[in-house]
Amino acid sequence: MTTDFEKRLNLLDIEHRQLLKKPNEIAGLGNGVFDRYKNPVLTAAHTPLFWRYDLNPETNPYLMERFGINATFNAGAIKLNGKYLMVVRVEGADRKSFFAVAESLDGISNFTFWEYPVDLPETDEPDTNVYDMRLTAHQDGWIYGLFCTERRDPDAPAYDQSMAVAACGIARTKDLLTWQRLPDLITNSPQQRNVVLHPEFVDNKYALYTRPQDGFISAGKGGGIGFGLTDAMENARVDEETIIDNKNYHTVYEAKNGQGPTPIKTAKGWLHLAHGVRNTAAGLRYVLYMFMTDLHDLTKVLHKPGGYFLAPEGEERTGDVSNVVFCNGWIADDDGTVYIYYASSDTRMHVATSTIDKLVDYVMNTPADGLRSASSVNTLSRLIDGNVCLNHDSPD
Ligand code: M1P
Repeated sequence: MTTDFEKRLNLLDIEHRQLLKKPNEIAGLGNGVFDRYKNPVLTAAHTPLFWRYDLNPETNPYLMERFGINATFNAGAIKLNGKYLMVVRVEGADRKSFFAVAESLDGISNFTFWEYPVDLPETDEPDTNVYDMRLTAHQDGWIYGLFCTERRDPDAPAYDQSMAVAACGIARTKDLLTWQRLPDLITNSPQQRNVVLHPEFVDNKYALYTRPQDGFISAGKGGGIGFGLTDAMENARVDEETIIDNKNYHTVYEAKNGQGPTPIKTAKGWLHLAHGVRNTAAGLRYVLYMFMTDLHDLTKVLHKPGGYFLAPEGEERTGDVSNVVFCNGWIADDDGTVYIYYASSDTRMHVATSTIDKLVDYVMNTPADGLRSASSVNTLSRLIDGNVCLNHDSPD
């Protein structure tokens, strides 16, 4: 006779397998720059049943969840040995994040978690929470994972249990299985998040994109994307941060911004994906935007389209922290396809696809932000002028 335990386990197993096997396809015509997909690529429900349940009927007769998973989001990404891999920020029901690797053969569907989460070594100062890893396959042969390590602010009064200090943690690996932890990055900024390692040496040094910030949430005097050099990653220290892309009044990045994944090298320049934040009556709104920097001077922004590249749409708009899209992982494939792994509302992971050629065209030929309404009207009118001359007939 089948027990209730076995019946429930069987149903859970069928549901989980169906979710993991679900195909994915492009959603709609899109905007020509990138394609969205119908289904998220990872949700909390994708995590293995053997993470969430004690599967022993003796110790868990009701087959209850023993380890709740709240969200799977903000993943770093890399292609290794022919597989598309994400190092995902998995958040438990207890609000602690950790990293876990999920793999797919085609980059858009059937992402499956590896058996165990990442066993991340710690420094002498234990991390309270770790999140948002950026993966960089560096010229030196290592794959670096730079992430945010968060600890309670030592100066916080007892009544305030939310004050935290964010710093950049550094680990490196060759296979995403075993990781070597290095000391946290030292900079002059009180808080650091969104730190990303550039893949090539610059003047024989390691180059880092930073995000200096005064407070844990508020950027204060900081908030732009900084750039700095360090002699070594074993004791990384950036003494001087040059802001290469600042926050700006009445734009989609007026409150703060931050570098997304490792930039992609193209013949025209380095392609950057970043997030911009503005404050609204409904809270902070996070969107993605792009820019391109010079191949020979990484601090020089050559092109920056106005406005956002990708903003939350439909179900992406709701979640634990609604109205947020965030990206810290993309993969440029050998055939020129770019897989953009973005999270929505601090809850789930999606993919959007484009190509290097399309992204370069988008970045170089989309008008820049004129920073005033009159300038927008002027830009739009020039576009209309050109189209009116073409005399296109609408199809019946
Ligand atoms: O909740 C939205 C995001 O907020 C922070 O990002 P940033 O410092 O760039 O504003 C991070 O906690 C990030 O993980 C989160 O998605």
